[in-house]
Amino acid sequence: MLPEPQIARAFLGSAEALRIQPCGSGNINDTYLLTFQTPAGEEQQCILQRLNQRVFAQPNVVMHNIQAAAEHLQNTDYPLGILTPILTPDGNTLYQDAQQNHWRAFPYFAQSYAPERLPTPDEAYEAARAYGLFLKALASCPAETMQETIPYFHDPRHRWAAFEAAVERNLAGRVAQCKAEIARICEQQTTFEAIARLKETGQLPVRIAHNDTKAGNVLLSLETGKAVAVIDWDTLMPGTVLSDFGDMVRTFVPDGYEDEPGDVQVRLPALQALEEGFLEIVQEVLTLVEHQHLRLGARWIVAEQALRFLTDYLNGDIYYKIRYPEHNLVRARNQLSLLKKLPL
Ligand code: GN1
Ligand code: MG
Repeated sequence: MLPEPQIARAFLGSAEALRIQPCGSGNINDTYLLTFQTPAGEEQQCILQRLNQRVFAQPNVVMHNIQAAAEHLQNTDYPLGILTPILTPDGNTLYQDAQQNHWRAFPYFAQSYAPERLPTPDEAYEAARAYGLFLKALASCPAETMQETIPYFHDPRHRWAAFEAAVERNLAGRVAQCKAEIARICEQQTTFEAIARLKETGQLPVRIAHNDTKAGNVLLSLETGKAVAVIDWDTLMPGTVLSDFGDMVRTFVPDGYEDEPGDVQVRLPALQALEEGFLEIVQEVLTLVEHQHLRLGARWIVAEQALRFLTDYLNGDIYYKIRYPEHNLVRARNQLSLLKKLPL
């Protein structure tokens, strides 16, 4: 269902809304492209998005982090587009509709695309450089500037406990059907343990991380192929570079989307290009420990994503948007297949 026109008007001041169309392929929020006419008669576009409050319980924290990052990046030599929130006429980053939904608006980057499926090595290189530039520019932003938008988001012990609880409770009565997948996730407990220990012993620096560095969250120019912007800053919060590297591997390297059934193959040229592009930029800011554990980070994040999809399936599909009943199970199997093939 398209948003009511008054939601668009909340961000437009004296400009006039012309069209609202669905946009993007996120699993959490609802995203629209808003075309409007300025008082001077010029046609322009921006993104209008409804924040999923089941996932982001504190919309103000999300917007605080985004604004802090935008301000920080504006004061550095960060060369890519910045997601500075568009304010309502009374200066707010959020508009609340009659149903208490929270809406926000962002600049739209025209003439660009997200290399979501089968990024070529050139695209993988560019996208990884973009995430590298983002991480590097935010390395000078104190982690305390930001709060957690989703508590325990990439906390290995918390994720593991949630998975065990889902198996134990068997809320959707699906445990018997998922015995094989549950067993395969249990084989990964050592990976989760290793990450937890690295964090708990203070060996991993806490950095402002993007935390959702999938191939669909970076925009490349349709004309030049060069990076235009890193988008989807909702999970921007203190974290580790290991998960940002991991989410790139998870989404740049397979030979299809994360919800395609069947065996996954890895595309080594895309993996090499992403490592090259990312390291070229972040090498100088990473510690030796971070550098040495990037590949462990990739295994962890693929395993974590398998675990998250399976946990949601066992809980009765309460987190991710699904299009058919077994969608989350298909996604979990896809991630397990990728994990098996990862040469890392
Ligand atoms: C969600 O909504 P989207 O697609 O940006 C999820 C990510 C997952 C991803 C899997 C806040 O991101 O963590 O990796 O789905 N975001 C949140 O597709 O949970
Ligand atoms: Mg996201």
